[in-house]
Amino acid sequence: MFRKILIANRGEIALRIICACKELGIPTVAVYSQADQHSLHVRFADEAICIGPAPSSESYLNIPALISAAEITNTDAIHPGYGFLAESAYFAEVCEACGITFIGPSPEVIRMMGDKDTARTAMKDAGLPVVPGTGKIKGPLSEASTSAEKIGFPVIVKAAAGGGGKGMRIVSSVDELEGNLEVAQNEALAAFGSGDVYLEKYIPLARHIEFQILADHHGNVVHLGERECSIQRRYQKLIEESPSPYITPELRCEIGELAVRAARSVNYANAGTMEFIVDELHRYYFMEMNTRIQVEHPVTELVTGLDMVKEQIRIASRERLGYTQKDILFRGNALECRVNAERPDTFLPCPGTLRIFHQPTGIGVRVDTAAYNECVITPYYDSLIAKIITYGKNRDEAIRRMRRALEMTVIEGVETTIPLHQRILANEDFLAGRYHTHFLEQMART
Ligand code: MV4
Repeated sequence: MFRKILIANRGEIALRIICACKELGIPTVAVYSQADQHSLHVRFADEAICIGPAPSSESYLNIPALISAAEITNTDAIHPGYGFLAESAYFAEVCEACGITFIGPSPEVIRMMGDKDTARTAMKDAGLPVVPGTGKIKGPLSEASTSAEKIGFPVIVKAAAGGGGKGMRIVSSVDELEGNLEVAQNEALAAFGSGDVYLEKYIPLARHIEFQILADHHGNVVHLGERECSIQRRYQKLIEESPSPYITPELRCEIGELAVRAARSVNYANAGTMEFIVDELHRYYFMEMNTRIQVEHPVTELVTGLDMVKEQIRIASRERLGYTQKDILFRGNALECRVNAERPDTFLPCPGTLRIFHQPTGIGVRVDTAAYNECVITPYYDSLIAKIITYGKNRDEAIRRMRRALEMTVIEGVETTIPLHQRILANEDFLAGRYHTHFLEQMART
């Protein structure tokens, strides 16, 4: 096992990783920017090192500063969390070259999955159905138009280096293609440093469902079921749940087994997530693979009883998974609401000081947060204040707990997404499990 783990992140995920390390008996090193000197991850880690000024490019993304911090503290492993350098194959390589274990999959597999077009090809070869689409768009517009007509409109333009939603454009006819291709290419270039885009058939009114994988370095691979993430706005997830009300036990086994086989075929080791789009006929298609721990991992933890961050650390230290697929039991339902500091009218981040922060507690309620009274939500990083996660013996109980947990949350000083969550949790279609990728737009209109 590791001597010491450096956490190359901040906020609630840095605290979450500290929790896992404490339970494993591993000392931790926090790194922080000048904007984060009063943060809880700094307080709760065994050591803390300032790595630069507030902008992430000069701190949490500053590889030389991170490696120096690891070296002067005699750290032998780095956990990247999510965001920042979590899916940087280059950072994983630098860690390896410096003799520090990167807690995540290999640089090769991060690089493969980071190129969404290569990932699609690899997963298709591994037997997963993928959405009909193209490789990277090269050459003249006429070729892209021909491909799009062959696929059939609507199509969606996606950034090859992307993920999330940046550089994505839904296009419903050939005359809209040229303009949208250009916008998507420019957006992709600005956001990811590569303007490469590809096309997929757009699946409307679908469900966005992701399967969680755990794989060790000895060929053992299991899946932890799915999370449903169809409630998104501007490609930002708002609510996630597990299990999905749309997935039957039979379909879970079928997709799960395919996902396990696909992970094995690329020698995947560590935690990973395969994103699928599922249409109204329950046909499913692989879209992309995320090679990190995800924001919404707690819903999977609550229904499986596993500590996924501890599992990541054990796997990285080359331990074997201590269980097989038949040992993974799914019990009850879990729901996560992301509470962001956000203006309800414009959906823009709303930085400021939390004059009062009171978190809900009680049976079946978990709150992952790094917030406290008088803490400051700065404009430098994302605007997540807390993740409220509830568990119930069934979906109805998890939802009732979430409603009362939201009522018993007090945040003063900034506006938040709590009122929006309350509207969703009062919506009869949501309560019936009848929703899809356009649910929020439709709800906003009614
Ligand atoms: C799609 C899709 C439908 N068809 N791809 C959004 C985030 C990114 N990781 C993948 N996303 C989607 N990709 C195809 N071919 C639907 C989504 C999607 C979505 C789209 C519009 C509005 C809300 C959405 C919520 C989840 C997923």
